[in-house]
Amino acid sequence: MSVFIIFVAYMLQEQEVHAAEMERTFIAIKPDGVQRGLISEIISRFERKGFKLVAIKLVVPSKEFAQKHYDDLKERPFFNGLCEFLSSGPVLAMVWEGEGVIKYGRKLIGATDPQKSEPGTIRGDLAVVVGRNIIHGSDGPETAKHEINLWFKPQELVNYTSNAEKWVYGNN
Ligand code: IDP
Ligand code: MG
Repeated sequence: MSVFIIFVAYMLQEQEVHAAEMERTFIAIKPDGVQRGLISEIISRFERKGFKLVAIKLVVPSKEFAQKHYDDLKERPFFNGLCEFLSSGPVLAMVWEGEGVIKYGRKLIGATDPQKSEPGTIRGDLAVVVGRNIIHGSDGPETAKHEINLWFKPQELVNYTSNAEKWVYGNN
C-alpha cells in the first residue's frame, strides 16, 4: 500500500516537474486571419507539430487594449493604424505549450513581412503584406509571460496532460 502511495506521489511529482519545465507562448490570429477563415489552418500547424493548446478565446480587443499589447511599438509611424486594426474585429487569442515553443512558434509564423517570409511558414504561405500578416507570436520568454498575463486570467489556462505527450517527447 505504502509503496503504491509513494509511486503515485512520484508520478504526480514527475508530471508537475514536466509541466513546470514546459514553455508557453502567446499566439493570436488577428482580425484578417479570422475573417479570411484561416483559424483551423493555423491551429492545425501548431497542433500537428506537437505543441499543446492550453488556452483559447475569441475576443474583440478595445483600442486601449491593443495599445497595451503593442506598447513597445508606440514610437513607430504605423502604431495607431496597427492598434486600430487589431481592435477592428475578432482576434483568436491562444496560449500554446511545448519545448521551445516560443522560438519555434516564431519559425512556424515566419518573418514579419510576408514578402520576406519563407514558403512553408504561416505568413509565407498565407499572407502578402506586412499590414495584414494575420498572426502574432511572442518574441521571447519575457514577452510571452507578459502577453499571456495581459490576455488571459490564470484560471483560463488549462493544465492537463496530453495523450500524445509520451509520443511527442522522449529520449533514447
Ligand atoms: P512581429 O509581429 O513579427 O513580432 P513586430 O515588429 O513586433 O513584428 O511588429 C508588430 C506588428 O506590427 C507586425 O506583425 C505588423 O502587423 C505590424 N508592422 C510591423 N512593421 C510594420 C510596418 O513597417 N508597416 C506596417 N505595419 C507593420
Ligand atoms: Mg512582435
